[in-house]
Amino acid sequence: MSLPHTVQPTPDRAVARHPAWLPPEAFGPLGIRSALVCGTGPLVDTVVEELTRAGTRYGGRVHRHARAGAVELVLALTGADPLPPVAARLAGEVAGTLGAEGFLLDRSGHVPVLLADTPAGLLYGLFHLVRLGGSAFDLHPVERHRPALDRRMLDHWDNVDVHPVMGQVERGYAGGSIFWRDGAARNEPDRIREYGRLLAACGVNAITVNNVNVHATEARLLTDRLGDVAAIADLLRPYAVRVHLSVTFAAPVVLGGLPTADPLDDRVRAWWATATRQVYDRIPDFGGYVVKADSEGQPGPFTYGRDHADGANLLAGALAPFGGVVHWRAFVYNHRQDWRDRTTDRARAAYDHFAPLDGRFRDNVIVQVKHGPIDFQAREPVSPVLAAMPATRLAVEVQVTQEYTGQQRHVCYLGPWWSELLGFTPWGPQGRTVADIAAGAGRTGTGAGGGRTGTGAGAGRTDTGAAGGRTLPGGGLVGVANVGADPFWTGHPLAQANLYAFGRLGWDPRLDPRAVLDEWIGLTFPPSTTGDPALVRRTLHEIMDDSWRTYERYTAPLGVGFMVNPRDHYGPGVDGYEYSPWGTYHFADRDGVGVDRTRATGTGFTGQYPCPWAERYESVEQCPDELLLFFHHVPYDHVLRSGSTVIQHIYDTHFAGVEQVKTMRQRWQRLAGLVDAAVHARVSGLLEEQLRCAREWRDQINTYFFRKSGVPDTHSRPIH
Ligand code: GCW
Repeated sequence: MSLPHTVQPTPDRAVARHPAWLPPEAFGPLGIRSALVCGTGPLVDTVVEELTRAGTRYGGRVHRHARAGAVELVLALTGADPLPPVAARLAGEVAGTLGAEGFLLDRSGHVPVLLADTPAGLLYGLFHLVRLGGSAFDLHPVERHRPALDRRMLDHWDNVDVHPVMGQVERGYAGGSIFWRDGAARNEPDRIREYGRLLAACGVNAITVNNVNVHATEARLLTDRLGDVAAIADLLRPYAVRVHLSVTFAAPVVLGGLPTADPLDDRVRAWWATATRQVYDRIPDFGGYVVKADSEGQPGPFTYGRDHADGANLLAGALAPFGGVVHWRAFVYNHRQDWRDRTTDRARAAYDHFAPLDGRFRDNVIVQVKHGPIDFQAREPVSPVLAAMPATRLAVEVQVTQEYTGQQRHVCYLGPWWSELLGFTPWGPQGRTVADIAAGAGRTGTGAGGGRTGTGAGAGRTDTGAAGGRTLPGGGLVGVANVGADPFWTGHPLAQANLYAFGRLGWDPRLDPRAVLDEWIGLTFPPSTTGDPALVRRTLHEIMDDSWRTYERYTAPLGVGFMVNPRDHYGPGVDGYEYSPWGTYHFADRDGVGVDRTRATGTGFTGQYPCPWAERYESVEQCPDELLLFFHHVPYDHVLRSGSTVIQHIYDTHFAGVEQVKTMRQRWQRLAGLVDAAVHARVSGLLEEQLRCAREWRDQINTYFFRKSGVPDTHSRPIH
């Protein structure tokens, strides 16, 4: 679908691709040194290739023999033999302790030594050195690194065929797909390889190559079009990125010609077993399946009177012999709701469907939970499902693609948001965080297919994570990808920072999102390529650090969500969904606005949270301002914790948001001539659109609420 101001697909090869966070200059400090690499295997070859490429440009050399003589940097597998004396003793001490993807950097001697137990660890270590730049060679105590989350995955919502409504990429804002074009594989191996490099350099280790809405052509990627998937897997393997496939639950019917896809039917089980074996014959390190079932029209187990544990366990059973996993999405709700029906609350749906199934999923099922209870809105509470399934592997799903956060036409750096999400403590300040849940810390399994059922909704429910059973690994962090065939990869050049931050926060959720942005700036705008490095760095921080909150200020207020235009989800459409079947309402009338989700008088959704959040959200006085209208219907003169009234807050934030976008635009103009001209021009054009759109939001929202409430702005600013 072509939207005004959308980044139109750029003709292939017409424009060189932007190097994103791996410009050659970022390798300068490594490239001038002679390095020794010890170890063998394809990923070690990748490390050698990267260093060789840098050395070719900057004059360094790469040696493969431990007795190479004087070298200035050593990267070695702990098990390599022989090792140079400078690495051998330490390698002996730490071998086997560094983890599947971890590494150690010893900068206490005259030569930095990077050690890893595995080739993947060595690759991640290399990119750590790139991030350190020249300081990689400074004296420093030994550091050890390993990812907090084992699974850091991007889901591409890419279609193979151009979909008549959704286009090549569903909710894609960066041109076409990097994998597919007009029904065929795009056949641009260089682009996919470069993508793999970028992913490895920020820590992403898994992707799906097709949309979770699986249409007819895409269904066949599992069978007769498997070769296309294998080709992508071959290109990404050198960067330690495992490929997954979105599959349709109806595959035994639509591909296998069976009369049923009933998960308890033996023919269906046999069909999945055979199909899955064939996948592994072709792609031995295949990651697994992603499934959107009984959701927005996708087929699922409900058709056969089965539940989602039955459905997920079916696929898990087929994948288990090969070590694969199934990511089973918890995004299940009634999208044909009657807006007149005030008893149905979409926010409740995921918990109502999934919490009772806790303990019934096989160990290689990952239940993939959207971060909030509704749908990737710029402000939602954390999904209560994340605290409700202690015996299930859970992944947290966020949207890197900016469907509801400006569609890569607005600057909106999402790192601070994800950092808040990952640090959220569902059981109160002393308890585990969302990142801990995604990491699996404290989880226990009760065994495949065990008959235990959960307790359903229960305010004040305490966590049972410590009780018995085996420790389950976590499900990790999943992001809907924001990359396309656009030469800047992400349409808006500054949206690259979101992809980078996604990977880095998946690796270490405790990183300060500003520090992550700082890394990204340093790599993407290396000092040697900018006119005034300090000004560039400062200006980008000023523009981006708080840009998510700026976006929130000029869009839907106080967590109420869904005031976007239907279908394309861009720009203000205050009542766009108010009388629709989608379950996303704000209930504004002349007296007030917001959704009553309390136990006392509303839908009871607050009861899905454990203490202390059930109580905090239930109470109109204690509920955080930014979520007030998600949980409560209040009069316009309700006084917020901030001291302002709801109506005055709406006016103030909308006026302020637009002023902040004007300031962003001015600041960006300072960088003319100081950064790459193409980047400058693209961002300048998009900032004009952001300002236009922010004004539209401001004026529609303010006018709407003024007309509803009749309450004037205390500062008499123009409202229409
Ligand atoms: O946010 C909604 C999108 C749909 C998407 C769905 C989902 C892939 O508007 O386009 O479908 O979420 O997450 O499945």
